[in-house]
Amino acid sequence: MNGPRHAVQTLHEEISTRRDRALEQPAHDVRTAAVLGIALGVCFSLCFVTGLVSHTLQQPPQWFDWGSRPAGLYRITQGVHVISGTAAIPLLLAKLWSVYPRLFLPLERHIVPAIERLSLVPLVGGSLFMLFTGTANIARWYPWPFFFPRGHYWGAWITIGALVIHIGARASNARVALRRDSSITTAATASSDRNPISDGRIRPIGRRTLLGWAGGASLALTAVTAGQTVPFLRRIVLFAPRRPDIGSQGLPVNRAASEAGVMDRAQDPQWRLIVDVDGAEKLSLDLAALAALPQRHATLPIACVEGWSASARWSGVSVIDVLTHASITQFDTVEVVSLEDGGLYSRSILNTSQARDRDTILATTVNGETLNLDHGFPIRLIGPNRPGVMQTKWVTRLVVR
Ligand SMILES: Nc1nc2c(c(=O)[nH]1)N[C@H]1C(S)=C(S)[C@@H](COP(=O)(O)O)O[C@H]1N2
Ligand SMILES: [Mo]
Repeated sequence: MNGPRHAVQTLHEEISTRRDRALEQPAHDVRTAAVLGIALGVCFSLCFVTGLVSHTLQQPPQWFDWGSRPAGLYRITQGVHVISGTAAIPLLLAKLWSVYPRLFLPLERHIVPAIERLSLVPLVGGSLFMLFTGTANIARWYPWPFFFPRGHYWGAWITIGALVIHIGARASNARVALRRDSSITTAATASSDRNPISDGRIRPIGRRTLLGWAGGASLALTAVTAGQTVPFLRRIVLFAPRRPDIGSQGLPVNRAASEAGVMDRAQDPQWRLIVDVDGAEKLSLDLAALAALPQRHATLPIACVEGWSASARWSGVSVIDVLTHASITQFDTVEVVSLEDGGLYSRSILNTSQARDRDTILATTVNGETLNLDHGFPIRLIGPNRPGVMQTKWVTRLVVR
């Protein structure tokens, strides 16, 4: 009696047959995998580079000085980040479906293919992790125990590292498969014409069909997402929790005054803007004193890390004018501090070029109206080429260093 052994053997044969049959389908061949791989490579590269930019300018190392111009640059880099990540979702699903029969190929007993196969764990795991956490962050859903920016950042390095190994291992195969006259492709195309699977259990799916659906889904998803930052697509926005033109005073609100717990302090007549230098209070201004300083007007976008962005007309006092008023001429950084206690966005840093830009404003009005509480009353920071998270609301202190 060798029942179990026989069963294992039968199962093994069954798997091999199914695998080989699947691999005969053009939708599962190397050429399809290569086309999807290239599209994913483009999306992932754009997403990685723009993500690095966003991360670096929020945690700037010594050598990195993100300038204040062009004013709308961050809006574009972060728009590309969210759009390329979103576009990658259908492509990744199609790619996984296209290549999964290959996982059942026997492993060659060599170190290089073994490493390559092993690198699929961080590659597939990392890709799914990145697209999932990014999408969930946009929806402000955090079903995980770690701090999103940190996890998303390290996940990116792991995924890109595995992607480099993967491309290195597969590039030459892919190149051959993509050559029109290659024997692999002609065989695959021929077999698709002959329709070799008459088995009925597996319906063959052509390469064009799969690529068409994946590409179409990716474009459609891009179109309904991009409206959160591209105005003419606004009317078809579906996957954007905050449409840029919906919210009070023509702008979305990410965190309301009540959520931030600043309702009382923001309306307190005792509110002052305080300028600190070397740990000592140098200047204290109330709203009337601010209004007496030169007023600056600028049209600038709020560009949220979540991908939405919206332009508005702001007016208030330039940060540099406040510093000049306090007789401060030399400084490295200006930390802008909110009334909000704690919270990740209750303070942000201006480097020298940002602080010296006249359009870096402590705004008191938006779109011609006095800022309401949710947009940062009595004053909020708004500056060119900054992520939304660094446009601190309910400002009460400038710490000059
Ligand atoms: N103090 C404080 N400022 C803040 C925030 C916050 O939570 N607290 N959110 C930031 C984020 S993430 C964005 S996108 C912008 C949004 O500004 P809005 O609510 O006026 O549109 O404010 C920023 N300023
Ligand atoms: Mo944001």
